[in-house]
Amino acid sequence: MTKLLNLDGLTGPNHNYAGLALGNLASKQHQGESSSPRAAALQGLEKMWRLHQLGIPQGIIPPQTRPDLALLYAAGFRGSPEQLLQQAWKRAPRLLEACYSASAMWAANSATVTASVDSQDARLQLTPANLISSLHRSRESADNGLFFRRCFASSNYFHHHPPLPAQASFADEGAANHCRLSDPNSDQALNLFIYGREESAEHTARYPARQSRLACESILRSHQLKGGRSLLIRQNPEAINHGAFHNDVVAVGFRNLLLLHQQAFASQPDLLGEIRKACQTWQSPLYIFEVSNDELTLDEAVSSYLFNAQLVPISENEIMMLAPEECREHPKALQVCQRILDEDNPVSDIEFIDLRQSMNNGGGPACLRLAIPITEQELTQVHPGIMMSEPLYSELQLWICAHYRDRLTREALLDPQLISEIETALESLSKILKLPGLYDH
Ligand code: SUG
Repeated sequence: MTKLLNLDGLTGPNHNYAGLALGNLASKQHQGESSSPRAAALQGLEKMWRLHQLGIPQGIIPPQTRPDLALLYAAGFRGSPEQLLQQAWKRAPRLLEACYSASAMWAANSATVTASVDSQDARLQLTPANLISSLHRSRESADNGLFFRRCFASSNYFHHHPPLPAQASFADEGAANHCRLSDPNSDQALNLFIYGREESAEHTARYPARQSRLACESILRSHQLKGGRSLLIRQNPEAINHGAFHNDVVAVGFRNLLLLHQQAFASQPDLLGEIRKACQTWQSPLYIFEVSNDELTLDEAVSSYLFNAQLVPISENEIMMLAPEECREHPKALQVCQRILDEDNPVSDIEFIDLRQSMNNGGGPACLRLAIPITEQELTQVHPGIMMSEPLYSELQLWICAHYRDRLTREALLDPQLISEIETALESLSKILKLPGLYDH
């Protein structure tokens, strides 16, 4: 049977608010504010610890090396690291900000992963996302690939695919636009691949649609998904216009539960019929919980991040919903939470978690983790150094407090001391996770 492994991106010491993500309203809204890398990393670590306590296998993806000086070099700047920063600050400040982004923490965008049981190849399939829709995120892809190949090393169990071509036709944002529904009582499953734009269609949206149909189709083919196990779905352009830059801002699904906003998908009523039909031979019923616009508008869905809650299996048929603290403070979102609890569906409990540092950049609970459908046997093959345990939790707390600044302002990005602080921190972390030289190219 397939179980769940979550891999969370640990926030880097360079976490900051530069407003780099177009169409991501929180990122824009908090642009220029000072951040707290220490609080961000501790908040993310608490979430991983909570999942571990709930008995879910939980792993860690270490932060990537930043600042990305190679990007400044590629842009023609030359000199010592300090000179590179100084020149970029004067001539290309947005580039300097891009090379300092900590966006690799949103692991839901790191890759698309499909289960071995869903594939004719009978191995777990991984494709790192090319993330080409934004400059700062496009720089994550290569190191994500290195991480996955290193930690999922056995070619008997894992099939690694290269990222899709780095071109707009193949724009891919990973698992934020993929969702695996599955029957808790059998190995049946349905993979939903959700795209924002098609080559042929005219682009009329206010914000960029980051996931292309071609990317979804390409992954579906290369992962050799068995017939009847996947469905291509178009995001509602209206949702993107309201700030749902990834589908996981308006819909979340796990096992036999799909929780979504009424305006998440294009032609939603027909589509839900198709999903129901694809799952009708399952032993357990499929629950679709749709939230109407009257209950919660798209704007409210985006500001509360209700649909970015993480759905956590706590028993064979029960799910706990781990929602952002913002939902508790939002009367209408809270009312929806109550209805979820009251009605007949697998959700038996809802917890709220403070992830404000990440939320201010548009990253909620589900953004921070990559959900991997994995078998018991495959799990034994994952690099053990990244797996959460009580000693690792304590060690990471100490490590964060020793190496992370409490405050980071925009001006601090010019401080050459910050470069060496990050370097020292990441070197020490690679020893803790037993991954020396992980991101050495
Ligand atoms: O790609 N924010 C990320 C947030 C990603 C959230 N992930 C999911 N929904 N799965 C993004 O928009 C902001 C970085 C900055 O402004 O510095 C940023 O990249």
